[in-house]
Amino acid sequence: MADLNLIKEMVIKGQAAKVKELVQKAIDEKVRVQDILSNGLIAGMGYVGERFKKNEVYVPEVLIAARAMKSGMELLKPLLVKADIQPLGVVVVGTVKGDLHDIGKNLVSMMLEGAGFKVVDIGIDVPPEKFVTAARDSKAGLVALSALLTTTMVSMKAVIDEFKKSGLTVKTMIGGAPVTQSYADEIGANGYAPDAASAVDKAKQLLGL
Ligand code: B1M
Repeated sequence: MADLNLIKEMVIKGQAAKVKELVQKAIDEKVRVQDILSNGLIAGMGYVGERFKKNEVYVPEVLIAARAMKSGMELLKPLLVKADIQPLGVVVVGTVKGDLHDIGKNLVSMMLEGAGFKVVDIGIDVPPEKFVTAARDSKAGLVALSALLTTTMVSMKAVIDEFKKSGLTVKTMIGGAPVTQSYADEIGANGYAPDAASAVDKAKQLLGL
């Protein structure tokens, strides 16, 4: 019989092949797609995120768990589309103009995806206009900006200003090693998250979930 708790355990342990096998078994046994997603994949990734926040696990463990979660997601995605199951929300994620660092940004994307958001990852070195276009095209409710350099933090303000000009009603949150809550307040971002797991909490808060 399909075991959602085992799927959760295997995500936590980063066993991608096993996750894939167990998710396929659950699909074959007609377990509800939402249950596989919520009680298996998302539950596993959520647990890893909480431990990451407490510094009980580190970046490599999170990346390995996220890979395992993704291997199960690949099987679920077409079924989610068919069943018209809506994601928690759409989030555009990108590293701001001038900045090529993407490890933290990728972690944020994976954690958001692991929590049930649809993520539109627009990459690195992203100019302000591209954030606006991506948010408009994907009907995003939230835009998450990453910067790792003190010299590129200023690009975050340019993005926030571009959104103000555009008239789009989209929430913004910022993060990255040199970024702080007081910087978020200064540039008018709606939120700040110090790490990828907190980015999930902040995204839910900003979207009223
Ligand atoms: Co760069 N680099 N780097 N680098 N690099 C730093 C950031 C630096 C601190 C190193 C140092 O001097 N000690 C320094 C910045 C100094 C500063 O501005 N204060 C620096 C520099 C100077 C540079 C170059 C200018 C070096 C040069 O060429 N002279 C150059 C700049 C290139 C550019 O971007 N234009 C450069 C280049 C590179 C590499 C390409 C070699 C490589 C990047 C590879 C890649 O990303 N694919 C690199 C790396 C790896 C680093 C270090 C070593 C590691 C960064 C990292 O990935 N950390 C870094 C030094 C360090 O941190 N020890 C350094 C792991 C990652 C998981 O953490 O990204 O902080 P982080 O993400 C965290 C949180 O910040 C948060 O969540 C994540 C995890 O929980 N978070 C968010 C991040 N984004 C978020 C968005 C959110 C929420 C949370 O949305 C709301």
